[in-house]
Amino acid sequence: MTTYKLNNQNLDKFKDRVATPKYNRDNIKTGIVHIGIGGFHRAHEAFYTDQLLHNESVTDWGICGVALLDFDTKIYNTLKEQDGLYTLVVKELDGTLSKRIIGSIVECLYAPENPVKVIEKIASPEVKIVTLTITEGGYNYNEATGEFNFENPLIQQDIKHPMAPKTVFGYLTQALKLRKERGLKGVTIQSCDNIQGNGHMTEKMLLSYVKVAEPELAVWIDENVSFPNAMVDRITPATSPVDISNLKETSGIDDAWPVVCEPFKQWVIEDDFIAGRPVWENVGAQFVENVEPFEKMKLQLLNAGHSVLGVLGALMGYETIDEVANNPNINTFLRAYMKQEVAPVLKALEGVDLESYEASLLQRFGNIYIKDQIDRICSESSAKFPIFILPTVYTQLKGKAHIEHAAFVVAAWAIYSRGFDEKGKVLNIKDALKPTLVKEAIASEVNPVAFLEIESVFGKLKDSEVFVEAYTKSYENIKNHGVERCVLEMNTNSISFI
Ligand code: CS2
Repeated sequence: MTTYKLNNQNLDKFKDRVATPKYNRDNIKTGIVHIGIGGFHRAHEAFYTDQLLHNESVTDWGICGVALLDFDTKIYNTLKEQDGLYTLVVKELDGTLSKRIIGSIVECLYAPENPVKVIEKIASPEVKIVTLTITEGGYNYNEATGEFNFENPLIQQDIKHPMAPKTVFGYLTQALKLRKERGLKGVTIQSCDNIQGNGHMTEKMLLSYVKVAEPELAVWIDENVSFPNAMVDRITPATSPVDISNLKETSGIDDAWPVVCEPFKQWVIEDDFIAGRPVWENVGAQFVENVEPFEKMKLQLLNAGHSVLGVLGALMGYETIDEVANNPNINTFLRAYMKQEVAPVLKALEGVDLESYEASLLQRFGNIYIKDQIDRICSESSAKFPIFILPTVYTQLKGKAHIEHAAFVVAAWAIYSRGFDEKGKVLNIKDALKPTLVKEAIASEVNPVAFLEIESVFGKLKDSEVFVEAYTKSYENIKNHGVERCVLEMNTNSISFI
């Protein structure tokens, strides 16, 4: 089979090999600007939108992908060379691969190269929605104060140099200011990140910034911009070199950066789009009045489950999530965590079936074909724990205080942050707070509570005697006996064996 480079010109050559866009991409206008064109966006929103564009009457909802950060050069160059095209490879439960070329990203911009162009794009009249995948840490929220972090030097820089911003807040503010000055309509700003109340968070953080940077704009934003909350879901591991070469060998597609993902996908959105929206419900998204139950279920079970498996798995020397999820002792531990600690907290949620959700999660985690990297899951844990794990703990501490499994995982994270697994292999910690994590992890060897003193992550958790006791006991146990032996003990209900 001849191999061709993936681009517009060669698109026809692939149509008998994999699914390809059947719509005329030249007719598609940009209605959405998306900031953060990583794997998740391309497996999720861009996929849904591609499906929608197959309906001939939909021509207004093409995506302009914006690469915001300096290190996004590679994805920007790749998409530019490939005319925005890429292959989405769905790894089915039986191991077969379903491949389709996605065409919904019709434009790409690289913000560091031309910031004004990005600002103008967001301010252009045809754009109705700005979507974001800027990661949990990207919202610039300080867990200790509950407020926007003005100490971030990039934020200070954006205030001083408004037309050459570095952060999403700087870009959005200047673009909205132009819309206001030009008498244009407002837009919807839609977060697609894993944050409880992600729309509320986006609104709160943006307005905090605006009130300092461009105070006169705040009222206009209040009246002209909407911020729907949404739950997003699709496990999307980092693309490996093997994924790239497989695609070349099996389908003759020379794609520098395909995306691989699981078959499952979910998108539950609050219907609050001030300037109109695509009919994403026609391609499987759900529009609901209140997304909170769905968000809580997903963050506190799926994302938290990931962090549990990630941190324990990393210490045990595993490399992928399926390996650790299929370890029977860890699997039992995770199920106990979900049943005893998370489910009671989520019990009152309306409209969600927790039992079947938990069962489907265990199957998804255990999927041996996905090979989701533990490294990916453990990265930026300092932004993830406060959103995924700690809300359950806080609620538990107000009631029956079943926090043993969560305390165990936090203790494992403290030990993980020393930088070695249980066999002494160096761990690749990727975290904006790495220096602090490592410092406190080392201090914890003498006084385990030192790790809990990182206030921007743990708030006042160190003041909870119940938590500190369970955490300290777990810390000593893991150090003395290793994760697996402790887990085995906990699974058989005899945890306290320091
Ligand atoms: C993961 C998520 O980053 C993480 O820790 O839990 O990326 C997860 O895979 C997605 O939210 C799945 O929808």
